Amino acid sequence: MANTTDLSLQTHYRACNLCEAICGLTITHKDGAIVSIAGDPADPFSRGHICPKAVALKDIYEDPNRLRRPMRRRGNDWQEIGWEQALDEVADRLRQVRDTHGPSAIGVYAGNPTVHNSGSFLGMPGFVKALGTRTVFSASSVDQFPHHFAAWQLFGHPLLMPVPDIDRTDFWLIMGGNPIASNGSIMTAPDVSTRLRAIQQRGGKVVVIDPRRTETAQRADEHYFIRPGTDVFLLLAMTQVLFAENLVNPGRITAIIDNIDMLRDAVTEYTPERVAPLTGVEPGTLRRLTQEFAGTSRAALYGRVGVSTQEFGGLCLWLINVLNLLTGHLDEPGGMLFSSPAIDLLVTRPGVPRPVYNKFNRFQSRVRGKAEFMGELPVACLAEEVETPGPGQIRAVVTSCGNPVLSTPNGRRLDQALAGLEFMVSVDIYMNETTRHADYILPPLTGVETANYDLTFHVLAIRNTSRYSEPMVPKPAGTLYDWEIFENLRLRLSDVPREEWALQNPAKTIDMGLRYGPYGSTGLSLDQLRDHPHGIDLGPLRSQLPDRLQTQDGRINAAPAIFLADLARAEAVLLATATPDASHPLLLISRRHLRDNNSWMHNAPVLVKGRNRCTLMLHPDDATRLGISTGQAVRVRSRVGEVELPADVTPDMMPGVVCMPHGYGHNRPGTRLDVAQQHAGASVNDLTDEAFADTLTGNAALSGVPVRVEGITPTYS
Ligand SMILES: Nc1nc2c(c(=O)[nH]1)N[C@H]1C(S)=C(S)[C@@H](COP(=O)(O)OP(=O)(O)OC[C@H]3O[C@@H](n4cnc5c(=O)[nH]c(N)nc54)[C@H](O)[C@@H]3O)O[C@H]1N2
Ligand SMILES: Nc1nc2c(c(=O)[nH]1)N[C@H]1C(S)=C(S)[C@@H](COP(=O)(O)OP(=O)(O)OC[C@H]3O[C@@H](n4cnc5c(=O)[nH]c(N)nc54)[C@H](O)[C@@H]3O)O[C@H]1N2
Ligand code: SF4
Ligand SMILES: [Mo]
Repeated sequence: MANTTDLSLQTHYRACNLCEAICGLTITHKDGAIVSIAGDPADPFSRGHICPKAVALKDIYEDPNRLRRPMRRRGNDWQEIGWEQALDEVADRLRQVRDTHGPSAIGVYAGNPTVHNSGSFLGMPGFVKALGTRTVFSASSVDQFPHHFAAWQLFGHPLLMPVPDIDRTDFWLIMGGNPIASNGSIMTAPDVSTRLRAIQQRGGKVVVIDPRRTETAQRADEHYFIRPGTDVFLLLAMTQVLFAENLVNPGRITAIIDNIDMLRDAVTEYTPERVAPLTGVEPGTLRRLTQEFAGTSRAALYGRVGVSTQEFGGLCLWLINVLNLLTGHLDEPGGMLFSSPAIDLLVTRPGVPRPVYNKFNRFQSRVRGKAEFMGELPVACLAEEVETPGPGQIRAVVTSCGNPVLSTPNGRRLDQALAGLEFMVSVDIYMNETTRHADYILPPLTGVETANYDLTFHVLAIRNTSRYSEPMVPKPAGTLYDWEIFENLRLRLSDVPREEWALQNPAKTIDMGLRYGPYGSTGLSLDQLRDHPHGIDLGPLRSQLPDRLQTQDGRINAAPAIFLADLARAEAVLLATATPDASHPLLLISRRHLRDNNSWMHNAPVLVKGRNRCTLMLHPDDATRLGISTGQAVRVRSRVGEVELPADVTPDMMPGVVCMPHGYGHNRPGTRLDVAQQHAGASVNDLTDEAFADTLTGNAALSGVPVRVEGITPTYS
């Protein structure tokens, strides 16, 4: 504990930016060194909660392997160079590629921490615009494209996604999410564990549908296995039951919903009995759950990564919204509500028509013809765009905040493709499996060293709050913030003469956003947030329809043509009689652990102590048939690749399904990570398939990948 009589100790309050829960932190520090990290009890939202990852902010801050100066590679040798030189050389190289091959010969990948960091989030777009490329990729297409797609189709804008009001719900049905491990997603809810218990304490119920009996499932009142990738059929049948049993009652918003009849006709054939052989969920269970969901006045059906990163992700997210809508749980307390964030990315003025959202299929990927969505192409197409010769081939890649070699399907192929580029630059704090291929790595300040406003997560929060984090320490000499890196590159790529360069500080944008946002009239501004370092509570979520809708006509189409058309793809699976892939009889899914953070932080000592977590979970029946026992090494093969790792035989898996964590596989040459060998693990994305996707939205299908497993020697101890 910190010695409170030590007058040189300083206290710093900020929000943790490692995951979506945005917990308040109390950090004590002295002479630039972190002394302790604890929860901030005065944060009105997180109320003192933190998880073990927050403590690792100290490891990141102090990590000797973290890059602090620009690095330039020559062959296998790296040298530190100065910022001016690095920025000039990188801009020159990018210009060269752009001049020779056109702007779209530069591919850009923005990884997950981009949305956890307002400096990158606000700084990067100007740079990408200056590049002029449209081959832009991000983690969204291996994560939540289906959520955005459904929000766009139903509510008029991809960012208008409802969140479960778990503080007031009495029935929380979770599909494909494990918030006890992930701390929640598209649902910013610090201390989800206490909030979940509170549902049960007020007599409510939590039900989980997941191919694995997860940490959340273990805490739930009921858990049902589902065969990976078949959620669409369960959801269709639930919708069918609503109609068949006269349970449809959208309540207050009935008058603004169109095409309910078309929806009824579309789902008529999907009886619980018809889909049960595929999903593995008993018809009786499905009926009862549907009845309970419809019959509980405060109920929320919530789906996350497991139903989004699969073959029918778009249909799943449409039907999840539809089920909430038909039962009167959309836009009602205790159901699914839209936030009213202090910085509203969707401000519309009364009387001013809403703009048509048109960022879909304006252009296609060159090799596979995949549709653009939200100004991006599916990242599963990146490797082929680099490899395939011809006009428009990607010759240079820029990555920021990402490690797509470990995070995207068939990472090995991308790994090789990146090695053959003409030029690559990474804005990142580590030399990892991806950035090792770069010619330059530009490391920004990060975490506690930066200013941050959670632009995204306040929008997705279960309560309206606002909070700004200042840097813990003044900016050390010879370092740059992420936005300064992007601004410097943007200006170098522009035609603005050097003497006229002016860097746009995101703090200004944040201040404007607050002042012109819904609480600006009450005095909310950056200065006010600076005076309230624990954050400001703006109250619970409220019903806001129809005003909040972004559709042109202010109405909700329950049966958009694009989803109805996509049903044919699902129906084909239902009609198929042959076993899908006899040579790969098991289905692979992935998982998260509380002490893992996507593909990084495996070098943080506080997080990786203890036993190796990168194991293949499989059911005892499958293990017995294959002659595999816990601790034994297994080889897992898919269409695209193979990995080896220890087995973990557990009844928590659904028979026929195997599970690996994502974000491991650090044993590649040329990185500077110091990940202990026993925690290097294997990459699940050496097995996932770049050709397996939700063809509607372009999102990668990472769940339900066909694999086969065999036991090998040696046995791990
Ligand atoms: N099979 C499978 N694959 C998956 C998933 C899955 O469930 N299963 N999940 C998917 C999901 S949901 C996501 S979001 C993606 C995530 O995958 P990525 O988009 O690759 O993101 P991370 O793995 O979080 O990589 C973070 C990188 O950002 C760097 N970084 C950290 N902080 C900063 C910073 O402040 N500035 C900069 N410039 N860099 C920083 C780290 O060093 C690290 O290299 O993975 C996806 N891949
Ligand atoms: N500790 C920790 N927290 C994190 C992260 C992390 O890496 N570590 N990553 C962050 C990121 S980027 C994100 S996007 C969020 C994700 O947050 P969550 O969505 O909660 O992510 P997961 O824990 O992967 O949970 C997905 C669940 O879906 C299940 N599943 C897989 N396939 C299927 C299927 O076909 N059907 C159904 N019904 N279920 C399926 C899996 O078994 C798993 O339990 O977590 C964030 N928080
Ligand atoms: S739950 Fe997320 S935001 Fe909260 S302390 Fe842990 S990593 Fe940070
Ligand atoms: Mo994610």
